[in-house]
Amino acid sequence: MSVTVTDCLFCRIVAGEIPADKVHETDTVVAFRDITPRAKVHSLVIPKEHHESLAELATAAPGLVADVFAAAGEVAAKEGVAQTGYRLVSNVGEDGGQEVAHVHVHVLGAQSMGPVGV
Ligand code: IU
Repeated sequence: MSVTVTDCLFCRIVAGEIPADKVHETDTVVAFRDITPRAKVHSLVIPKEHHESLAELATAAPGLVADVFAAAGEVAAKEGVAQTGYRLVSNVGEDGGQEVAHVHVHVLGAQSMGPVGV
């Protein structure tokens, strides 16, 4: 059974209540372009089921972690960065800079990302 949270922005994207520029979708995950791209390629991969963070997802539904990362690879291929490389980022909690409390993995690429910043 799928878990949704009515006031969660990303649950509303999953439900089709808010439009999103989708690049990939499976039964369990959806990927869409970030509304404020921080790289030439910048998409977000989310599980359709509501989980707050990657940390929570890893404990509650580890199979979905695999689905999210498999989808990230599909997004990279579709966006043409699988060969050149890309960065996957998932912010967790306040100090991690997480703004939306529905787990998401950023797929960033099409430019040199440099070292991981702080
Ligand atoms: P963060 O890791 O929680 O900070 O990332 C949230 C991302 O969600 C951020 O990059 C936003 O630009 C993005 N986003 C979006 O794509 N569509 C929206 O309607 C909203 C945020 I609000």
